[in-house]
Amino acid sequence: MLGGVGLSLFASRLAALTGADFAIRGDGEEATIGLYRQSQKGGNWCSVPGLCWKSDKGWFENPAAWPRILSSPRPRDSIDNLAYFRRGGQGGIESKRGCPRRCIYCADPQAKGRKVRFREPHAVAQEAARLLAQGIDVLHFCDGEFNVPGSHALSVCDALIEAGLGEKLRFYVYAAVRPFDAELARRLKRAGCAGINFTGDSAHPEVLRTYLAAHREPHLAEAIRLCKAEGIACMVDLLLGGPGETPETVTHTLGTLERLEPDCIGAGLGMRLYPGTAAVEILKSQGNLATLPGIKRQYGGEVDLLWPTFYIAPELGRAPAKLICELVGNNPRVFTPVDESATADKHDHNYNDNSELTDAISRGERGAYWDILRKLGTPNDCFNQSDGKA
Ligand code: B12
Ligand code: SF4
Repeated sequence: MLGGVGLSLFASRLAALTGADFAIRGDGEEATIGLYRQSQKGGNWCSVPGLCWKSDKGWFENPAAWPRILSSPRPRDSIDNLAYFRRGGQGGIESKRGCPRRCIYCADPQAKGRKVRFREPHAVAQEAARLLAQGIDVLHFCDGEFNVPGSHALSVCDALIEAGLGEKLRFYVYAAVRPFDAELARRLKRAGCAGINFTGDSAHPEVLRTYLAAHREPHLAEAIRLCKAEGIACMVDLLLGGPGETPETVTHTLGTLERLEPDCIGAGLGMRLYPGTAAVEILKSQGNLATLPGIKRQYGGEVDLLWPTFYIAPELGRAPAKLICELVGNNPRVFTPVDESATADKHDHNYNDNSELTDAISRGERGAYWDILRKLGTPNDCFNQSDGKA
């Protein structure tokens, strides 16, 4: 039986490819119980929400259910959370699921639902307290964006403050640049927020418009300013190289971020193309994906988005990562992509299999990975590669 966010986008294909018996799209809790019950009493697979199952006629995908109520109590006592915390550096917790926004590259609404489904704020605080009692005092909220919508974010902060957790634990969130105001920043700080990773994407108005982002440069500037005022560390993640990106727009974005000085900038390059996203439709309107300039893939034949398929605007030239490294220069705040000329063992800021990070965690560092890496002081790989002369 398979499940998870990535799986949800390609459920029956991945089940078929891997030889699994079942796959579950979307939420796993009720579906897993439903699958178990049906396996006990005769197999009415159609009744299990989100279940992908195989019949004589091939694979079927039941619609995912997106249960509206997410407030079931979560004792968090069924696994050794502390062992994961010691190796992973942070505990996970959710305040809601789903996102109504339509950022062109994002598959989260497909995997989590387009309607936001809330958890009761006091239930979230209670769960945080239970984790704290197990010795887990650094959390990462696993919501796609903690502040979409802002009202729920405020309520969750209030619940954490009321429970007296603000002084006892610290937490990190992913957040949209908008809505983000002084009140939210203040309450986040009081609730224990140590760091925010903003979905910044770009600072260029045309690129942000194409990406269907809800913010513009002034919102980005204000969010960073408010974080600084409250003493909350902040990272801005960029998604450079999408449709419409040019050397001028990249220069504008990196220049703006350099001026705004968030604690960290993630200069991500290239857009992974997921089925059902607007980015794919935009690119298809420009021609056949198989021959479209800018499509990056390591397989031949027709484009099949099951296999990693990326887009980097061809306007950025033959060595877009090198261009970004040159524009970033020696700014130590920036996590850069790997320069095309780098040796094979060079890694970017991918957290997976990152020994610098895991060594730091085993020494006792805790927190969001960008925050740990920035404290180690070596985010900028271009800079490191050339001993600071890049
Ligand atoms: C929080 C988060 C992180 C945090 C985790 C912090 C922590 N302490 O847990 C951090 C910052 C560490 C992180 C890092 C990375 N992440 Co991340 N992360 C997320 C995020 C936002 C939430 C994940 C989560 O825990 N959700 C809460 C749980 C309860 O929900 P869930 O995992 O979806 O599980 C439910 C169902 O999917 C299902 N289910 C899940 N598993 C299974 C298994 C079975 C058998 C079944 C039946 C059902 C089932 O049931 C669950 C309950 O309903 C997701 C996006 C998202 N909104 O989900 C991305 C996401 C999982 N991350 C992603 C990526 C790429 C990464 C990185 C590789 C980024 C990088 N380049 O470094 C690293 C990997 C780190 C590593 N070592 O592996 C991708 C994965 C894409 C994919 N699979 O195709 C996602 C989907 C974001 C995205 N859209 O790109 N991440
Ligand atoms: S990028 Fe964030 S705001 Fe945009 S659709 Fe995805 S989860 Fe929602």
